Amino acid sequence: MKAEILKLLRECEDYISGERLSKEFGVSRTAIWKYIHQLKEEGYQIESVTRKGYRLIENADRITASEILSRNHAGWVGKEIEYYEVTDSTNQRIREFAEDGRANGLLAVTEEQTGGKGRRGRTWISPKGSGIWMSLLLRPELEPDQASMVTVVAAVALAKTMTKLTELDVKIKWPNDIVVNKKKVSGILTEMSADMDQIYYIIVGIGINVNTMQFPDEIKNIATSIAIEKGECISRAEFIAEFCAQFERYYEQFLEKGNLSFIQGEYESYLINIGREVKIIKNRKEMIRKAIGINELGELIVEDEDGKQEVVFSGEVSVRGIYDYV
Ligand code: BT5
Repeated sequence: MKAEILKLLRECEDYISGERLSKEFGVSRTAIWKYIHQLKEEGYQIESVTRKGYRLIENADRITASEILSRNHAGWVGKEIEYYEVTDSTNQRIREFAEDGRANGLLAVTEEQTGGKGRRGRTWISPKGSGIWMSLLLRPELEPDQASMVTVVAAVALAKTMTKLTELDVKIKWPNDIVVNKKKVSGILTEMSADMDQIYYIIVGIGINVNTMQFPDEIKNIATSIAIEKGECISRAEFIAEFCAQFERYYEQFLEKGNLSFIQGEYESYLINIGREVKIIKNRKEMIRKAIGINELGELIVEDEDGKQEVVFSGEVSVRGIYDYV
């Protein structure tokens, strides 16, 4: 209800009377007043004027649960949202929620991470206020070796969302990076809890540089943001809501089919490495191969100079461009 009230206030530039809100939602004017009060406590500037009603004054780029829910579709991904001003890692928050039995589709988002994680112990830089740092809880009935396919599903959903909302030329660097203009704009970290033959839960962690304008020295040559590339800021809440809808659609198809054949072509249309030589780094050994595409398990198909093909798994290798990051 709070999210619905926020949605109405945002859509209406003029005042909305307490009476109209109470009729619209079928609750008392006192109840409306309480919700407005809660929104104010979340930091929204809402003006209340006698005999006129309420008006949302400033429309900042927030990602609170109410802000996202007021834009969300009616599905199950992101139906429940836990918001933090600051936390160490949203993947860590989701892990705890999962252990507490929280539902499939729960989303954790934060303004800032103090211990953002990349793969294999790497750091994900997550400054305050300008990015999307979020994690999703999934409880699929899949075999443990199918979990890495969820990263591919998330990558396509992310690329699709970004293309739709920004019109940038969005690319995927296999398996988990989203790249614009040869620089990394987003990364995915998929973790899971499983035993030999079943998955208990999967955590899909996503970091997106949205309105970030400057990066620290260690990543400034490889990182970029949507705002830098597009030349304007975009709404983070709208991005999250659109991603939830896109991810849900692709993920349900994936569960139905059990593999990635339905999405292979789309993934490859975003794949920046396709047809190019890449450096495969496996156990510190480097090999040069040509990237051909992905198979229905999400593994990268590469070819050596004699035309002999083999597949590489995301767990075992790093892929780099020959001269550059991509
Ligand atoms: C990733 O790892 O790209 C996965 C990133 C996942 C981050 C999300 S944020 C929400 C959730 N909570 C977490 O704690 N994590 C997830 P990897 O492929 O290993 O790439 C890591 C490398 O990317 C680093 O070693 C840096 O070189 C670079 N990097 C770090 N921060 C970056 C940033 N903000 N933008 C672009 N590149 C970055």
